[in-house]
Amino acid sequence: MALLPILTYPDPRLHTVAMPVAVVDDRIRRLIDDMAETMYAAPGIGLAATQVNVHERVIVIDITEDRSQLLAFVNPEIVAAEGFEVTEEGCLSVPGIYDKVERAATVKVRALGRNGDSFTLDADGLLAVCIQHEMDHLKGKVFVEYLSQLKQNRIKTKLKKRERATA
Ligand code: GNR
Ligand code: NI
Repeated sequence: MALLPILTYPDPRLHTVAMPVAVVDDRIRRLIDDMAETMYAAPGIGLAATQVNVHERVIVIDITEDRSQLLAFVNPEIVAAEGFEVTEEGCLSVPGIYDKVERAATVKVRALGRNGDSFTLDADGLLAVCIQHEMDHLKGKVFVEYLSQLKQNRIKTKLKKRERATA
């Protein structure tokens, strides 16, 4: 297992569109394991491969308090979505920034698991939010892009300044 470095907004690599995974093999299982370790260490409740500069459709999520329910999604697709809900979101690639985003309240997602088996999952609440947040990463979209241009510019300035301070 290995900790992977997480890209920070506004890194242009965060806008890469991820490719579908052709085969769920040992390489993908190793990626899932490394992403899980990285997510737990951060700590975060989800991580998309895009954030660790791997541009393949893989996400991991664990929204439990005791970090006991790891979910891995390969080639996830939202097959149904209902309702709307606004939630305060954060992102490991946009450290220290939190703001409200509107998303579907419930989603049905279909994906492959770590053994290549297809499954579907009905999600609501924080899990539904997290699935949509991670799937946006795979499309090259970061949650701050839902905010006003003024807020996006302020966030860019703040994070670039902070990067200079820690370099
Ligand atoms: O750790 C995370 N917390 C979070 C809180 C509210 C909505 C979404 C998230 S996802 C985030 C981890 C992350 O950046 N995943 O891409
Ligand atoms: Ni994120």
